[in-house]
Amino acid sequence: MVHHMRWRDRVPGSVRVGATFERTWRGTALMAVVNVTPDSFSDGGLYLEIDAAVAAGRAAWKAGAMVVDVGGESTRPGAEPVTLDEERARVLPVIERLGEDGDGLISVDTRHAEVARDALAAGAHVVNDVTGLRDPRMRAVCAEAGVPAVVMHMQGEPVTMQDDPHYADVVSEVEAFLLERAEEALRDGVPSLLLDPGWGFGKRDVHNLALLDAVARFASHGHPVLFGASRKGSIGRFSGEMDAARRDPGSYVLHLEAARRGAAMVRVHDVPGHAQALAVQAAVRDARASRGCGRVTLRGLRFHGYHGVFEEEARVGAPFLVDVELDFPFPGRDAVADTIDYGAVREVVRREVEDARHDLIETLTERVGERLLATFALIEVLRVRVHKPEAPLPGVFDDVMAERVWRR
Ligand code: HH2
Repeated sequence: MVHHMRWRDRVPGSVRVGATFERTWRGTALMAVVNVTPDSFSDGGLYLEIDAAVAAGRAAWKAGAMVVDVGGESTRPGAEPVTLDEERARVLPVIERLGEDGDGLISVDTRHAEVARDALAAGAHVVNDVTGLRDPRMRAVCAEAGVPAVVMHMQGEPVTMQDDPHYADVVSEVEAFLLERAEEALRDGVPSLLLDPGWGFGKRDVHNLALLDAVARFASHGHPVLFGASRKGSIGRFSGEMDAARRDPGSYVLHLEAARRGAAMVRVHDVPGHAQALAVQAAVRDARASRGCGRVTLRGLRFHGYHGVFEEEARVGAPFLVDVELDFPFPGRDAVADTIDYGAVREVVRREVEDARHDLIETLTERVGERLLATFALIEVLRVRVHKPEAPLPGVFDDVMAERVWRR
């Protein structure tokens, strides 16, 4: 997928005023975190000295970051806000010095329009606003400077956001928020936007993981998607690692998953590690793509199962028919060991249909798909249909069917 960020030349009086710059890239770019704060959850206190922050930014560019994201206020759960003057004093000298270096892009991680305006004057190219450009003055600052902005989703405020996050449908709600904010910003003259679902900002882990799975859906709207889970608390909860600085391996996994689903950029602390992980992922993907996927279909696998909401269905059971379409790279050799054995596929389906019991045909479909994905690593795209031709319905009908598609 090709991604674009556009911005206008903003050097007053220059012959280049009005020119449009565009960064176009393929795959997943890196945004490096440089927090000039005493209290950021992972790098707090490391870059309080201007020299140390500038050196970290330069090293990140050298290691392959496209953007260095300079922040002067921690937004970790429970963080206390800082004054505008304090935030300015932290970020502006660092941005000025990095700006003298030329080619790399700089973003300013701030939710304050005043700080954003001064940071852009000091040389920043992008505004990263964790409050999603809700403040019209922030949109005006970005529009006037002609710079792109990150619209991030957050439920609540950093101080209390993790107290009781709740959603009826987290993916749809975050998607609607991001699209509304993006449209509003474009209307107000912001030239281009990146959308960020905001991992850990007013979300439980179940919400974070649902948003990770939905990256492809967010990316389908034409704005590049930014994803930032680097070293965050959920990695500690998943793995037991309580030291944030030791959570890079978990960060690679989440960011590779986001990249696989089309994230245009990931926001990371460890640039060299992510550059390596993404390069290896790209090599694996390219090798696969050059071989191409083929499809094997199993149609009308017939079993007797006991799924349904009625007691009668649990007792007597009914016929269930399952179709499975598997897209995967065909093997280079004529050997069953190198491919997906369709006998083994049938057995996985049989076990779920005959041995488990679910009220809903939807749940049965989900479980069959999840089992197949967990068993056969080669699958790239999977389609499962479950038919219940003798569903307890009045009148005449041919079939009741549930269908789901997964893309890895
Ligand atoms: N996360 C943090 C800060 N800014 N911006 C975007 N767009 N997306 C994020 O996920 C995001 C962000 C929090 O991480 P960090 O900067 O490492 O820590 P702290 O807020 O404690 O300074």
